[in-house]
Amino acid sequence: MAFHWYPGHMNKAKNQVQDRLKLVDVVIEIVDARLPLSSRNPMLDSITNNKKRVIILNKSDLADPKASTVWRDYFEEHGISAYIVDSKHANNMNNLINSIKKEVAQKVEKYQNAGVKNYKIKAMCIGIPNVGKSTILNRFAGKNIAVTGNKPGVTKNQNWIKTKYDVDIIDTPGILWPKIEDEKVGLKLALTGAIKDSVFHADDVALFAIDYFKKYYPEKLIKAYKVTEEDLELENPELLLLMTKKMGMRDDFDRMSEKIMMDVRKGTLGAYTLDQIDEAENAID
Ligand SMILES: Nc1nc2c(ncn2[C@@H]2O[C@H](COP(=O)(O)OP(=O)(O)O)[C@@H](O)[C@H]2O)c(=O)[nH]1
Ligand SMILES: [Mg+2]
Repeated sequence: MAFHWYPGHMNKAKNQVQDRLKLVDVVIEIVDARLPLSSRNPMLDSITNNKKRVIILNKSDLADPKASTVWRDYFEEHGISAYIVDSKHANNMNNLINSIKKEVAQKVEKYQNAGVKNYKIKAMCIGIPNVGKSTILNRFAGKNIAVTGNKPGVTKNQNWIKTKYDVDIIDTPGILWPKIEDEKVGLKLALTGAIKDSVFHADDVALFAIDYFKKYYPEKLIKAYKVTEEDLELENPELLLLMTKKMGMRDDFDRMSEKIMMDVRKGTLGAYTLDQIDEAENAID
């Protein structure tokens, strides 16, 4: 994240989101499917209040498909329609747009009954940095548009992206900060590349990755880093050193840590999800 969140920024971002929320019928909350909890700003629940909302679990190509289904069901059980999306490769947003329309069908009907013919549903994308807001807006637009506002506090006139479905979307997504009160959340964000600067040491990030993958995806470590099932019983630092050696880096565990972090970020180890459903308690207000 080439941008640091200070209280001033957070306030500004929140106010800006709240202001623009007044303009729309429905909010499209975008999260990273690998981090359905950690890539959310929990404040959005209260900011959006009674506003209709859908959640996009984006980057689903990088996430554990089983986990994505579990998370989608979780959100649905909490009354929020959720969609598993790979906006990098999918061209077609029809299903999504149709369900956004369904969310506000009642409102549209009310307008129609009152004599308003082609009521344009207005929507806004919101999410923390790097979850794919710009990519999704481009998909909605069906072409490459200059999506602005990678930083909060960039005020400009509102433009609307027109889609062919009677839904207009604000071209500047709402940006909220990730909630990094818990160090673990920070490490997860660093592992997926949501935070790119050096808030964390690579070895801490790598050790967290080792710990997590040992538990949930041991076969991925075995396959990628020439270790055995037995090796995985080592303590994490010893295991990191062993991997370093086996990968031909002698004792340069900094270099190996960097490699592990980049491998996880790029998905070289395969698909994974870093939030477990049992961490979801109280995730939704
Ligand atoms: N693999 C994958 N990458 C994605 C997907 N959506 C976005 N990205 C990538 O994630 C990065 C951040 O996307 P961007 O749209 O700029 O995020 P924003 O900061 O929320 O606007 C870019 O490199 C995108 O190409 C997706 O569904 N799958
Ligand atoms: Mg963007």
